Amino acid sequence: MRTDTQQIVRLEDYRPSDFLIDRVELDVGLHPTATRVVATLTMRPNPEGRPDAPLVLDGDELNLKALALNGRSLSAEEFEASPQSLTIAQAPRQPFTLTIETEINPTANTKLMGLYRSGGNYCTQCEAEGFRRITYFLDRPDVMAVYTTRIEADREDAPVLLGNGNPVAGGVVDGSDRHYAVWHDPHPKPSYLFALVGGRLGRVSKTFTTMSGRAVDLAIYVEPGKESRADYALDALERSMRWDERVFGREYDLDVFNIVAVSDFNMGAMENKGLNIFNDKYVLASPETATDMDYAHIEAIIAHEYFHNWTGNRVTCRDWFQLCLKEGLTVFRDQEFSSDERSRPVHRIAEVKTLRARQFLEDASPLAHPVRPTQYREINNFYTATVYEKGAEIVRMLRTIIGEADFRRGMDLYFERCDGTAATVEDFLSAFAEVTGRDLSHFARWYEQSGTPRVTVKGHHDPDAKTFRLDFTQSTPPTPGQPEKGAMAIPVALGLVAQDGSDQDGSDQDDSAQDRSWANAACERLDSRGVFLFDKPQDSITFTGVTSRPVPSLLRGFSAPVKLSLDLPNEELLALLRHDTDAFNRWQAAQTVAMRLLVGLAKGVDAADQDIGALSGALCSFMGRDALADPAFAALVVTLPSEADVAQEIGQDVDPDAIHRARSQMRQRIGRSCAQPLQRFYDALSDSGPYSPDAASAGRRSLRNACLDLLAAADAGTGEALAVRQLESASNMTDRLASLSVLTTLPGAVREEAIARFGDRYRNEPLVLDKWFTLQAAIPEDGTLERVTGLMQHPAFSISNPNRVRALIGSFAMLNQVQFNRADGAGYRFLASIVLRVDELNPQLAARLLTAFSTWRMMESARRAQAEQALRSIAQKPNLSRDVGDIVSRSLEEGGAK
Ligand code: 0A1
Ligand code: ZN
Repeated sequence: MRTDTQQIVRLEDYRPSDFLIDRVELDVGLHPTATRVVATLTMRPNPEGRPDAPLVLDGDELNLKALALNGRSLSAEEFEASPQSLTIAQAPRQPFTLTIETEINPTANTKLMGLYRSGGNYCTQCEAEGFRRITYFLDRPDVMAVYTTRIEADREDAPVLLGNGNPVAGGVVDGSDRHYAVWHDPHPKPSYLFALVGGRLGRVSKTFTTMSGRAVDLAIYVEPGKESRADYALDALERSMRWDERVFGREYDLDVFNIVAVSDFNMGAMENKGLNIFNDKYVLASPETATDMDYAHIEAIIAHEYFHNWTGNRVTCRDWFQLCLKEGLTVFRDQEFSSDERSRPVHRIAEVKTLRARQFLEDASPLAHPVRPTQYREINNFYTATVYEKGAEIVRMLRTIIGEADFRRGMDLYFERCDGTAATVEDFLSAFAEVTGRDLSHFARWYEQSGTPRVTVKGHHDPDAKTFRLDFTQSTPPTPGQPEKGAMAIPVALGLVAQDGSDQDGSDQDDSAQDRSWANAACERLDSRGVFLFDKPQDSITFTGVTSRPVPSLLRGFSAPVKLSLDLPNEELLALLRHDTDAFNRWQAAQTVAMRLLVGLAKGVDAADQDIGALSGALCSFMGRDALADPAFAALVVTLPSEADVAQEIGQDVDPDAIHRARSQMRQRIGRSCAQPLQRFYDALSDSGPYSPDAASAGRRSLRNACLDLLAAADAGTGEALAVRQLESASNMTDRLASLSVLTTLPGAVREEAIARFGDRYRNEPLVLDKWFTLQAAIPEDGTLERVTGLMQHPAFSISNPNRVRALIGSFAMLNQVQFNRADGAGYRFLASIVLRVDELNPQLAARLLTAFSTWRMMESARRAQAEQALRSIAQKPNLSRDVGDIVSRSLEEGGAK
C-alpha cells in the first residue's frame, strides 16, 4: 500500500509564495495533439517571501520547449526542468519576465484536467491544480494575476474561441486556415479560474442590464442543434444575476458572461471568471429529455457558479484548506436562491435529506474530516459533502445566531474588506464578529471539529409549578485524528406545541392557529427569534406558564447539522405532524416515526403492527386534509426514509437485505391502508396541459408519482397497469421516468419490454440513456450485477465518459444497497476492478467511485470481510494514482469512526 507521507500538505506549513506573478500573457496555438503554449509571466520577488529562495514553478506532465528570462534564452545549466517542475536557482531579485514554451496533447488528456478535448471541442479545467498541466506556474490560489489570452485555432475546427474576461481582438491569421481571438480579464485571479474554449458550438444569448445600468452580453454555448435546450439555463442565469443584486447587492463586473456545456466533465460545473464551463447535464433541458429534478439542478448549479463570481472569484481562497470559504458560502447562497424561487420548506427538506444522506454518512465514515481540513494528500478528494454542504450549514447557523440584518451587514463588510484578496475563514468570521461585537471563537469550532454532534433532549413538565424544562446534552463521536471532542455552539430553534391542538385554556382552535409557541414569551434563554444557543456539554432551559404538558418542537427548520434524539412517544410525534407550524418538523415527525418502525422491522424486533397502523392512519388523514395545499410537501411526507438512511441509523452490523425487506413491507402496508386517498390523488393530479417546470407543477407531479409508487407497492397488478398506462401517455420525462422506475420494481416480461423500448426510443440521447442506465443499475434483485456488466457493452456506454460511468457504475455502487453489498462480495469485487481500470484513465473519477466503500465498516461481519478484501486488493496494486491511493488508505485506516 502507498504510504507516501512526504506528499502530505499541512495547513500549519502555509507560507506566502516566494515570488508573485502580476501579469500573464498566454498565446495558445490549439492543435489536437500538439498544442503550443507560450506563457509570458511578469514576475517579482514577494516581499513577504524568503529573500534567497529559488524560483520553483509547478508542472504536471509538461514538455518544455523553450525558456527565456527577460527575453534571453536560458542555457541548460541555468534551470532544471522535469514534467513536474521548473526550477531557476538564481532567480532575479528585481521584477522580471519569464517566457515559457510548452507543448501539450489535449487528445491524450483523459484525466480531464488542464486542456482536453470533449465532443471534438477544446476546453479546460484548472481547479484545483490543472493550470500546471498547461504551463509551468505558481499554481496556488494566493498568486493572483491579470491575464491576457490569445487563442489561435483552425477556423473550420474551432470557429468559436472563448477566454476569460472581455473579448478585445480577433481575426484571420494571414495566409492560413487559422484564426485567433484575444481575451483580456482585468480582474486579478488565481490560475485555477483560468479557462479557454475552442470549438464548433451553437449559442443562445440575451442582454442583461445590471443594477447600475451596464449592459452585459450573456451567452450559453452548446452542441449545435441543442440551442433550445439551453433556454431554461439562460433564464436561470438572468434570475440569479437579479437575485444577487437584490439580496446581496452584488453586481456583475465584465461586459460578457459566457457558459459552455461540455459532455466530458469530472464534476458539475466550474466558475472560471467570465467563462463558466458546465457538465452538459446541468445545462441542457427539454420536457422530453429532462425531469423536474433536472430543471431544479440546472437552476441551482447555474446560480451556484454565477454566485462564485463574488464568493470565490472576487474574494478567493488563500490556500486549498480554505475551500469551504468559497464553497460552503456559495452553496448557502444557491440554496437561498432556490428557496426564494421555489417553496422554502420543501427546499429545506430536500437540503437536509441530501445533507444526511451524504454528509452525515461521510462524518460517520473513515473519510470524515473537518469542514476546514488540516492536511491532505490529494486536494481533489476534498470536494466533499462536508466542505460543501456542512460548510453551507455553518453559514446558515451563523445567520440564525446573529439574525438576518447583521448577517447582511457582515457580508457587506467581508466583501468590502476582502475584495481582490485571497482570504481565510478567519477573515470571514472577523467581519461578523466586528459588525455584531460578538466573540465568534467558540462558533469557529464548526470549521475545525469533524463528526456529527448528537444532541439528546428530555422534557419534564411540572403541572403544579406550570413549568416545562428541557434538559440538553451533547457529544460528538470520535473521528479520524480527533479522538476527543469539545462542545459545539448549536443554535436550536424551538417552540412548544399543544398535544391535541387545543390552547392553554382548553379552547378549541382551528388548525391554522395551532402554533403554541408559548415558549417564546416565557423562556428567557431564547432569543427574539425563538433560538436557544446550546454551547455547553449540558444545559437546561425552563418555560414558565405552561399549564398542560406540551410537545416540544426542536431544531425547527433543522437549525443545526446535528443528530437529535428526543424521547417523545410516536403519538406525540404524530401530533407534531398534524399541528406544528414549522413545516420542516411536521415532515421530520413522520420520518422519525417511520424510521423507528423501519429499524425495528429490520432488526426483527416485534412486528410493531399497531404502530405501523398508527403511522399509516396518520399519513392517510394527513393526505386527506393537507395534500392538495402543498403537493410537493405531501410527496415528501409520504416517502419513507431510504434504505441507505435506515442503514445509517442502525450504524453497525448492517444487513442490507433485512432493511430492504423491512422497507418493502412498510411501503406495502402504507400503500394498502391508504389505497383510497392514493388512488384519488393519482387520478385527480393527472397530467394536463403543456409541461411547465415551475415548482407548483413539479410538486403535483411528485405527489402523483409518490402515490403511484405506493399503489404499486400495495398491489403489483394495479401498479403495473397504472405504470404501463402512464409510460405510454406521459407528455414529459418526469412522468415517463417515474413510471419506468415503478416498473423496474416489478420483475417480468412487461418490465423488460418497457426497458427495451425506452432504450430504443432514446438511443441518440446520451443524457436520457444515463437515466436508463441508472434505473437498471438500481434494481434490487439478484442478476443486476450481470445486467450492469452487460450494459457496459452497450454502444452508448463509455468507460472514459464520467457521466456514463457515474450513471451505470456509480449508481450501482451508491444506490443499490442490496446488490452492491451482496453477501458473496461480488459487488465489491466488481467495483474494485472498475476503480483500477478507471484509475488509469481518470484518477479523480476513480477516487469518487471508490468512496462507495465508505460504509464498509458498518456492515455485518461477512460483508465487512468481503469489502475489506476488495479494498486491500486495490491498495496493494502498484502505481495507484494519488487520488485513489489516498481514499483507499484512509478507508482502511484503523481508529476514528467506525
Ligand atoms: N468549483 C466547482 C467545483 C469543481 C471542482 C473541481 C473541478 O475539477 C474537476 C471541477 C469543478 C464548483 O464548486 O462548482
Ligand atoms: Zn462551487
